[in-house]
Amino acid sequence: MKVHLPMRQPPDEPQKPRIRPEVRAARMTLYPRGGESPRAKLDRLIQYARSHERALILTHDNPDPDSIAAGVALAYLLEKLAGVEAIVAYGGIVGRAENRALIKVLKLPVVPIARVVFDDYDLICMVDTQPEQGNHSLPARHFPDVVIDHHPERPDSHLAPIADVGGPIGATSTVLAEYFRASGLKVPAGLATALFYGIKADTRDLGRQTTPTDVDAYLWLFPMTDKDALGAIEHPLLPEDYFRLYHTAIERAQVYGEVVICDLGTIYTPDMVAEIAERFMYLEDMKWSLAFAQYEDALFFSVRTTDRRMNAGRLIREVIEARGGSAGGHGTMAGARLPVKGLGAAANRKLREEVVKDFLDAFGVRARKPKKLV
Ligand SMILES: [Mn+2]
Repeated sequence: MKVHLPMRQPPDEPQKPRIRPEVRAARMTLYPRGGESPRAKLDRLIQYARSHERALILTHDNPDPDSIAAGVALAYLLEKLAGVEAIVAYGGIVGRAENRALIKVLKLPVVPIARVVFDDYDLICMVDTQPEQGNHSLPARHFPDVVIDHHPERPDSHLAPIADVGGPIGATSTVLAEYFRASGLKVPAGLATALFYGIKADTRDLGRQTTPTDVDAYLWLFPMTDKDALGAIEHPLLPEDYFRLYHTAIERAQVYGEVVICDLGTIYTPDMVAEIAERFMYLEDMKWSLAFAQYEDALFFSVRTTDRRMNAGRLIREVIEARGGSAGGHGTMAGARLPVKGLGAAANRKLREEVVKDFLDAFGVRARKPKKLV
């Protein structure tokens, strides 16, 4: 069993990874996005992985299709090219019907993190998120060896020996598709389908946050996909809860000028918050959409905007991190989580009101008297 960098630290110390200066120096120059060919990046990844035995690949919590597909693809590459046994694990739950169908229809090998014993693995990888992002379940005493993510680069990510992070690429699945292409390996139909759907979902059919590289990967994968499986994933059967939630959402949506805000109360799965925020962006004349709900001990927020001058990721971080939550995202879409454990009903209500006020300020809305959508 190899010892990871950084070394374990007692829990009462600040949880900042420590690292040897010479290792840090060697890492500083790694992988500026676009600065190195996929082939060179893949070679470096495989070279590094070869001296390891068992890999744990973590998605972000409540993983979306991009995260799941990227994780499974990375596991395949590590096994085939580096001879490393790999598993993919996620924190939270997979709730959205499409995401459940993705795993079920393609029989993707992903497991809940509760089943994982971290010390059994000597190679820890993270996909579609980064150590500082706060939306994953890697215990603070561990630090990943490999980080692959298309979200804006966080400084600590480069403390990982292998880091391929940063925008503006539209999906982590695109990065993995590029690795696959560089490897010359045949992409199994199930993996091609997962990666294709990962890109499609994250870029909303190549219509959002999309680069030529995403389009290229999408077109390259399409002929290899399983079309029946794709149909079953994109048009899944939906639970009654889904329709109940939409009923609640439409009933509770409040319109403040060019902003629509929806407090969903408690929700059956946190990943539906993003879907609702996205859906309300279809309302005519809206510039901003915010949806939020409580799931277990936290409030989950999701923001969408059509205003290209604004940065949803930065905005949500300013609002939520100020209150002790964690947040991430990019220009037009972002999400956050705010723990509310132990908060009484009245305090919870007050917090929701205050957060809505903070968001309205951040959106730059003067209107304080909302109009109900229906
Ligand atoms: Mn993604």
